[in-house]
Amino acid sequence: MNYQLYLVTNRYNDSDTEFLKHIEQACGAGVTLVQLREKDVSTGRYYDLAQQVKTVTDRYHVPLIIDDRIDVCQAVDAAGVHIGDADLPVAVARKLLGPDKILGVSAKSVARAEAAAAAGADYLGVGAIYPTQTKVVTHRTSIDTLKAIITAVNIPVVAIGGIKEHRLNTFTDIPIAGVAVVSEIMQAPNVITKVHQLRETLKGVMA
Ligand code: TZP
Ligand code: MG
Repeated sequence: MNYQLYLVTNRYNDSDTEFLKHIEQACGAGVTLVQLREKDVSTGRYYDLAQQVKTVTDRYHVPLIIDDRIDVCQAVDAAGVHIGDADLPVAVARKLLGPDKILGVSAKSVARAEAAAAAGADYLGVGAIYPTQTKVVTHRTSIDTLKAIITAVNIPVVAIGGIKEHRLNTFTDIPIAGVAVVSEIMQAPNVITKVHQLRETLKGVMA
């Protein structure tokens, strides 16, 4: 799995058509993974969106991860699920998903990261590293904690939270597997240009 430029969605006030267009442009421009992240929608609506997004990601051969919902992942045969502290325990999620689906877990501390890895996580999302408007974050995660987590576990670690193009160079020499980006891509005036720029800058950072 290529985690280098991981797009996590947010719908803001976009229509479904605009939302899907942004995802399509991002896939065409080179994001390596997409997570559909929906909060406060009905199961039916989540399923419907997931199906529509999967049609797009499939066309570009970009794997799709579903936030929070194992049932929605299975219903649309997505590549995997991303869960956090408020979701099912990691071992339970792994059991439900079986061995073949990707299981991503949010981890804010070394202890949580080690436990998630031991319980069957395939990758970790660590953050919020920088201030973010996209999610209410009570505790940010420091770069030092990010480094300690990478050292502690043997699975890929993705940095999230306030990831902007101008901050990518702060990850130079830190062996992250990638960056997870929401607003910098979803709210870009030109999604295609932004993804191209992020990819170009990442080449130097994750060499
Ligand atoms: N988890 C930690 S920070 C965050 C999530 C889902 C949101 C990141 O959004 P942005 O817009 O890239 O700062
Ligand atoms: Mg969650």
